[in-house]
Amino acid sequence: MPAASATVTQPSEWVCAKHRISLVRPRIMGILNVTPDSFSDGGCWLDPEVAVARGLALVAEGADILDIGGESTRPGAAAVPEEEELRRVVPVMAALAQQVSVPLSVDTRHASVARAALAAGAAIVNDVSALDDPQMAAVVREANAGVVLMHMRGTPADMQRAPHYDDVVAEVRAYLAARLETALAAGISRAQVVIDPGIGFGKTTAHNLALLGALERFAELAPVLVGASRKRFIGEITGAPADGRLAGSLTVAVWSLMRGAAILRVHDVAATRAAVTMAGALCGVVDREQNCVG
Ligand code: HH2
Repeated sequence: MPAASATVTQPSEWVCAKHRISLVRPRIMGILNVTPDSFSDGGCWLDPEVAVARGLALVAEGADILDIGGESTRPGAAAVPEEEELRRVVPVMAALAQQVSVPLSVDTRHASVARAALAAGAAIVNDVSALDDPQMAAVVREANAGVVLMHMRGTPADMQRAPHYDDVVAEVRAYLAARLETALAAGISRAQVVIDPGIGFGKTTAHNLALLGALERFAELAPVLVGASRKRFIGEITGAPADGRLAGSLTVAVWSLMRGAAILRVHDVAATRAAVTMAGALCGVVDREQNCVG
């Protein structure tokens, strides 16, 4: 839930096409990467039938939203041709839209892919480039879709080459505030927008920690999504490889909720659901009105 210290009251509902997602309780976005090369699960769900089965399993584990992506944005990743991204994403989106009632999200930087995914049943555009494609804002507006505006410095291919900020929190916050204004000026409503500081996208471990320590500052602007699941900085701190970062990921998840995040984008839905439920119960004991998750 948004932090108690936020100075602006944020929408308690996220408008996503035909869906209204209540943000009074924390929401879990399950990751479905239909890619050969994602950093932690590349190649696992590339086959469309396997991908659909994985999506159904994530919903059964407690995902409130499914985020389906056909292009890895890991550091150093090359851009995927749009036809290939469409080929990976659209059939899986269409099949899941027939079989689940939770809102579906498409993780893409390309307006053509977003348009096709929305036509196939998606309700949210998760755009790590925050409307960089000149057509993207119109696609979101016309579908009345939800949109995630994420901060990234550079492109996935070059973003981890010595990222530097004088004040990472102030600079990322100013960027997201400006992108939010761009979205509003393009006719997207405030209730459609969620922002994301972009953990790991052109940031060092110190930058990621600074952002996670200041999530309340972002929650002043709009509801906040945090995507830290299995990321490299957790490995740098704990020494764990990508498949051993669950404990670190859960710790960041609970921390993020307690600092004002509304939505967690995660690979390990069942474990995150349990951690969020437990943290909520503990917060309920302390004080329901405080900056808590329950
Ligand atoms: N992280 C990744 C991809 N998309 N979207 C948002 N809004 N926030 C994030 O932090 C975020 C994101 C990277 O994680 P993953 O999808 O698991 O890996 P890959 O990009 O290699 O497919």
